[in-house]
Amino acid sequence: MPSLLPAHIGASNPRREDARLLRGQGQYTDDIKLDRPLYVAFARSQFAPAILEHVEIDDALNSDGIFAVHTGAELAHLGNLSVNEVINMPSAPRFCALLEHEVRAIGQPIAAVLADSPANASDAVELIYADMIEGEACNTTIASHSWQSVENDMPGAPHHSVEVAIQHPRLAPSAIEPRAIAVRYETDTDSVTVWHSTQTPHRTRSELAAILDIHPSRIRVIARDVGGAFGMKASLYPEDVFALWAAFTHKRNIKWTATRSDEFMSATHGRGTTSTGRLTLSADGTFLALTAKTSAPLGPWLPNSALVPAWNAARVLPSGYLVPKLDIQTSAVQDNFTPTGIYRGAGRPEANMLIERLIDKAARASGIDPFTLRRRNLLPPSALPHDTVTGNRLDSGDYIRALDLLEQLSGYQTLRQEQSKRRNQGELVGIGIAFYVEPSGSGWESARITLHKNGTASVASGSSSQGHGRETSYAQIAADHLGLTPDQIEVTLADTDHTPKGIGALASRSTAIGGSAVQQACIEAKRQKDKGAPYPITTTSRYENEGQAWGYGAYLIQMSICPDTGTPTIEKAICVDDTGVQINPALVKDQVVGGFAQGFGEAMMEHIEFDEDNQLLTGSFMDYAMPRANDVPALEMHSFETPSPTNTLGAKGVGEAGTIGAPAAILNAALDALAPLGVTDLNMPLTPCTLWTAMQKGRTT
Ligand code: SMO
Repeated sequence: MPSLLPAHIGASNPRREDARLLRGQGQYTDDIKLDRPLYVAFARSQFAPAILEHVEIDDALNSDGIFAVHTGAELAHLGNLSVNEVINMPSAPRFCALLEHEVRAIGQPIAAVLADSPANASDAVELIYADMIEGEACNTTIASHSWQSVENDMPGAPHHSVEVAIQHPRLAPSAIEPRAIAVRYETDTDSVTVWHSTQTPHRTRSELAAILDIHPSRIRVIARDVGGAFGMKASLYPEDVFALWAAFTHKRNIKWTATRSDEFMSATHGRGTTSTGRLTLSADGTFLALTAKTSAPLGPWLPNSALVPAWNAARVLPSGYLVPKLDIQTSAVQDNFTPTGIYRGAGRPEANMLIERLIDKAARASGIDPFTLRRRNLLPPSALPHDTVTGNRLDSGDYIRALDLLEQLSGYQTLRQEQSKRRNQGELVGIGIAFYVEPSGSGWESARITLHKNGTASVASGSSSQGHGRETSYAQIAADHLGLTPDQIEVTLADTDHTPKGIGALASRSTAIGGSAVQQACIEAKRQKDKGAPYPITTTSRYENEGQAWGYGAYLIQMSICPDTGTPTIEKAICVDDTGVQINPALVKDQVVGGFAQGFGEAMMEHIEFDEDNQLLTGSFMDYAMPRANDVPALEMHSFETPSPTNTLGAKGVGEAGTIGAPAAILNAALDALAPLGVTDLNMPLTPCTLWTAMQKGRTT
């Protein structure tokens, strides 16, 4: 790599996006003004499982401002969405934009109203009646995979064996901006311009073209500003497909913006995974064998990444540890609830929770300190890169150093002494730690660089941004490689007409892969300039990484629990992350703290619940406990940088670090606090009720 001066990479430049976002000048999908659009509202199934016998739409058709009402049969010819088959799936459930017959979950669209205003559309929905009879419950495994290793030469005889069973709560990803789509029908070309709140604009285009069976050139997709996504906006939805179908069918502009209730009922949920595991150790604490079995729920239809959580929850095992004997199974099971998909971490938090809970139990069983036990079994730097039986190549780093730093920086020995004093005074106080690994995505991303005669440059990237600050960081990368300042560089993202093809922002892949693509295109542009090429000089790169970059780190949580009410208080939260090369340390911190907040929400508060009739009990923020800013404790963040050899920037992903690392440390802290009462297992979320109930049981057994 050429030497770079001055260095913009590594500087905490302020986010250039904020100038518009903080002044209300952002352009979210619902902000798009269209000429006399038809507004969509969906009538949704209220019972499931059920068979739809008849949908009565006459009253709706006669209500004010109604242009049309559509039902499933009219869209029955449309195909399926594509599914990323990370684990083999013999057959996929059918995708319906509007239901025709089988109702698998509440919240599925059964009819769509097009009206001259959002209010008239939703009023008409109230006048749609569906005749349904009870259907058959679904509990079908539609994909599964297993990995086994046989090791004849075990490093010791089994001495301790511990088990855990974990039920992850279902979570609502809850982006601030709900799903939204605005379609402008271009009469002269019989094509559409689509503003879509998505993390994968190029996928939106290719999937819409495929399902509607039209040429992709008739669809332009733009995702200017997106108010959060977290995996939930990485796929098309039935509502999106309907909006496009309606635009082409009626040759009209179409708008749909989800309500918060729509989001709780029909945007993909995350987690909900069940897993069990057993870890066997020798007398000196050497890991011998890990058995794990995990099952992830799938809803009525499959978004593109539906199988990813089931895959990650298993294949990310055994994390960064050396475990000679593995027996790991995963399955994805279709049920009668809201569809599930990837959600920040996407199976990684589930894998991490399993192994880190097991290790904590093993520490208690063996009397070995949790730091010591982890260090004894983590792969040393000399063992990397390391290939696991589950198909991973752990690329680089010093796992033990992350634990050493966490132990020192947290003042662990002092914390333990204080804990013991407070315990003697009757307080319930615990310390929990967790190591984690965060595989970031693999594959390709693209970039186009244009050098202008006036000395400025334009960067167009196939990847996208949903609040990450990617315009800022890509300008920093380009500045260093072009010898310019970031303000001389314009960055364009997420417009299929004006950026090269790309994948999008998911799996913590964008800096490592998309950033390396920017870097490569810049290096080539600079070379052409030095050779004297005429302006404008344009270069395009398609960069593919050499496998996943594995970020990692460790969390320590100190928690006290009120002995009378079970109310938990996180008194200390500290993490150490190996982030790989940081482009902008302030943006890295933003990612870590945001992930931590969502990990905290999962561990402590959030829980989607259905009743015995499959009705959603948590359909609004009145019932679904989303953490507020003042619920989330301060996080003390530390990091170091081992460049990843898998990409030319040396970057690793950090977007999911907090959701992967924090929940296990929080659970381990709560279990440590309640250990004197004999509590050995807890399920999330750790509400005062959960903790108080466990305390009462502990006290009486
Ligand atoms: S859960 Mo992420 O958008 O891969």
